[in-house]
Amino acid sequence: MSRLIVVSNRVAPTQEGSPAAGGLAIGVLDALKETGGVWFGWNGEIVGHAQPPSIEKQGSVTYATVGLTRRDYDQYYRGFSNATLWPTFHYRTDLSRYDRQEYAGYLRVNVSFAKQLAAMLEPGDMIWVHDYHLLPFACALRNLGVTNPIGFFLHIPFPVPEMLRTVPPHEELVKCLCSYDLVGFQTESDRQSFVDYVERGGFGSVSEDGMMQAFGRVLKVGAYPIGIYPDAVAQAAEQYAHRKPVLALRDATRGRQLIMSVDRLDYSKGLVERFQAFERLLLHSPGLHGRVSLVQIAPPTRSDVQTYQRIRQTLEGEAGRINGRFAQLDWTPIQYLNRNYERNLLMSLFRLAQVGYVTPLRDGMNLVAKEYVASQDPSDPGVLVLSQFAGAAEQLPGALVVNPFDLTQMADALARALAMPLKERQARYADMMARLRANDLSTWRDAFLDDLRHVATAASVTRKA
Ligand code: GDG
Repeated sequence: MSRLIVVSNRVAPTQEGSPAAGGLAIGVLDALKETGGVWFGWNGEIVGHAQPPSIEKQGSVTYATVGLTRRDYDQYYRGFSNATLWPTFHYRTDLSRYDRQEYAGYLRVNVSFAKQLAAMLEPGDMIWVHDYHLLPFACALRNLGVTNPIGFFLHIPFPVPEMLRTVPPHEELVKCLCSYDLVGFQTESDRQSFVDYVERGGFGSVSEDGMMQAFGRVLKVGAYPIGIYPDAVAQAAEQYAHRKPVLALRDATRGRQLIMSVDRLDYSKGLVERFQAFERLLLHSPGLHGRVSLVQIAPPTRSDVQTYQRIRQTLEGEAGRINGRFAQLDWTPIQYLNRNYERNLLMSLFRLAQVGYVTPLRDGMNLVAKEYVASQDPSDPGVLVLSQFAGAAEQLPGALVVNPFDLTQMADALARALAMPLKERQARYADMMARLRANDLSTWRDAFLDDLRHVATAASVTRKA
């Protein structure tokens, strides 16, 4: 079996069960352990000057990590990745800026990562690159003469062509994406946006089987919706049910219904609209006053990017205003917690909540939606209220699917969720759980890696012929 080489902006912490271990880390680590291989990327540190990767071996997995200089961090990470690509790919061109220097830095870091990785590659290695920080990574590797199979998976949405074209080097970026052998997206509609860009721009075409010819290359494009391990989540939710913070929340909300949201503090997650829809619910349903609370957990991220500082201020303002308007001496409508919790604990908190309230304005997939469902008690499950603009909505028809820009519709969905009869809740839960099991994290990983293997084998046969 060939070695697997994973490349991602951040290399996940090496301790298992670490609070920061999200879907990507768990899914990818499993695959790495099976085949043996290397995980290459940034170690999260800012360094005075560039240094060769530091290598740490744990069993069959080698972690090769590098620091970023302040300039690299500012231009590649904070700049082009998170102030240009992230907002645009989430349809927020109003928050996106373009700076040539930052783009140059983005390309420079991709080239430097590629050089460092190329020195470690062996002929049979299969390379799996993750996310928007590394769109040009295959281009950089190919320029160094690397012919190994390289796959790319985009964790965030791929925007429609009109939106993508607002990023000045759009054509160069798409051309570089076509240097991969396989490009994977979260959903069919993301995949279609990519195909539309290529076909409408006259750069190439795609056939029924997903093989694309573009910019003089042949590659496969597919949708690979990322999953979770629902039974492991269910187990964690049960096991952590007696931890202090869980008991504290249960006691504090005794006799009240609980609506729960967990998101990184990010403008794409629709937190402001969510608070306002909850306000509308309270406005329309005085009977719910004192009987329902919204708990929003939002650990801060990218707090040195200006738009993130602004969203934080806006949210604090909105939570304060709504609480000021409705609170009673013994009831705070919105509990807004700007902090991180241990992952397993979160699953137990989800289990306490009658409603999972997940309403991003745009989201590649949204794992919280899936985790909320998997955390539920099968005999008395809660209801998921889910944005139609999360990739997860294509997969979880058992949710109450809402348009996050329609506050009244969201308020109505909350009211319906809070009053939903047990039988209907159970039926919706059973349907969603079956889907989560049929399309779990290993399905995602195996489907992607099988296709990459297949495309690579087909390409080498063609080369020999
Ligand atoms: C990107 C895409 C796509 C949240 N708060 C805490 C915490 N979390 C965990 C959640 C979940 C993960 O972080 C967040 O994943 P999401 O999918 O919801 O969102 P992004 O971070 O934006 O992820 C997204 C994903 O990549 C995977 O492809 O689904 O669309 O944007 O697992 O539970 N974990 C801990 N403490 C917290 O306070 N430990």
